[in-house]
Amino acid sequence: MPETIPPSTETVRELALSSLRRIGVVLPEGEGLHARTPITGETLFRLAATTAEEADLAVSDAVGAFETWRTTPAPARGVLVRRLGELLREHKNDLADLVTIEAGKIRSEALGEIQEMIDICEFAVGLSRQLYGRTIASERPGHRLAETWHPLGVVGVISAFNFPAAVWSWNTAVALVCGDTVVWKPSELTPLISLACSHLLDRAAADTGVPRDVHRLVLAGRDIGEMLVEDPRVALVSATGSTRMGRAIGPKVAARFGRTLLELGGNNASIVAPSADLDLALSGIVFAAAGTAGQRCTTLRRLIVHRDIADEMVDRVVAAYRKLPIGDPFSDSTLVGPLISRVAADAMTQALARAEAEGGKVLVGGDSRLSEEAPHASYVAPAVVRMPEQTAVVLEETFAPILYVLTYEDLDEAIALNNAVPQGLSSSIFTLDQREAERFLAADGSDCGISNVNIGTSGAEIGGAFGGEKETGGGRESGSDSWRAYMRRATNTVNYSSTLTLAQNVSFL
Ligand code: UN1
Repeated sequence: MPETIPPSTETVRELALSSLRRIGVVLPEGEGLHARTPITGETLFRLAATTAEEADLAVSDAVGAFETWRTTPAPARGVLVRRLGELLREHKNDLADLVTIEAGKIRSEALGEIQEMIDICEFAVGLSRQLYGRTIASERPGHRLAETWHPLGVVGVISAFNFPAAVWSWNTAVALVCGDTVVWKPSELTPLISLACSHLLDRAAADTGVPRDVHRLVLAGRDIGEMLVEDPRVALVSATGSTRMGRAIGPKVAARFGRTLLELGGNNASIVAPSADLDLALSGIVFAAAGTAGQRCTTLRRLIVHRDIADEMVDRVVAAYRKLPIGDPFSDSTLVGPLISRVAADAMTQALARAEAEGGKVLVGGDSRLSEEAPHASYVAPAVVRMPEQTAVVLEETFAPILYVLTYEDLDEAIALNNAVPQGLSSSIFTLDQREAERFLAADGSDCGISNVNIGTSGAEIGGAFGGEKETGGGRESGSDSWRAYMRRATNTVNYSSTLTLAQNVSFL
């Protein structure tokens, strides 16, 4: 696999400073947080972390802002989000640079992440005129039965390093038009892009005459995230991260009867049927499995391929992997950037060792790269591992580029393998046989929140609802009618007759 040499920490620091300057961010100097770059694995800046008192104040400010925001007409709330979208467009390149610097994404994917933010802003602006409730036929004469949707309150957004900006925007753009206010706790690994997004929203608020406190950023560690989880003033906790994190958050919020929207681990599979267009399958598989260095929650982790075409398909995937350029995410030729940390690289090494112990054979990749040029960074070659069956290690999500290959004989078996993991985020089938495609999408087909035909598992558009079942947490964010999670429903029965009629023919008095 060819390599591109990453830039020095000094060069990355300069790039970050010029992007931040153009966006207008003033870094909060102080202690408590390190802004690092996985490109070299080194610290760029030391920043002040939000204290517990400041975080508490951020929640009270957001509670205060909710008082007026909830009665601001939704289309007027949309004006704020429209301005945010304009600012994101204006600063697209600088924001993408910060995503590359902090998450290690290659340029095209970093730009794609900012595009995803612009798209959700446009969606949310349209939505601000479409928060529809139903009118229901009443069984009583002279009565009107209808639903209205009202804002919920403060939404606590807890986001992960791998989509440090887009996942915030899915939640924030939608929550704001729904009339909620937001307190955002991003990953500690991505403070710079978080400061940039928050700054642009502050600017959008100033430009549109909206109180700044409709959104507050808290830059801190897990303890502050826990405060949001425990705080009864936070009506909805929308959290993206590991299943382990979700398992800790869910019961705590439930115990105070708060709401959660959980977007947790995935263990996504693609089935490749004998009729598949193998060229198309190859591109879909390599992007989904090796793209973003395997660090999307939608990353393809399991390839379930029909045994008649398995050798050919696997040979082609392995050949494509051998050509993947690894290294500097700023270089146009690179396709695989760094892993976020040493911890991620160690997890990959351990998973590969376990896979071998469980009978797997590593066909390509798994070795670390550029360790002389960037000794503190973690560049790894994406791996393909042929497994004899779906063993214990395959059932776990390792947040690194490992693609396990399994084979099947009939489609029922392939679907059973797809569904036999604890997670349920994304899935796909490559087939030109309509019966197979429909069977995969049917009620007894894939059990995932996202099921695709003839594309990979990752790279969803914002217009659909995003999320998954089982240990993925059940939440839906982004498009479609996901907005309902950010609002509360009131059922209204209005009697405009002069008689009090009881439902169900009950008579009284
Ligand atoms: C994530 O990895 O948390 O579908 C989100 C995708 C992107 C979003 C991924 N649109 O891959």
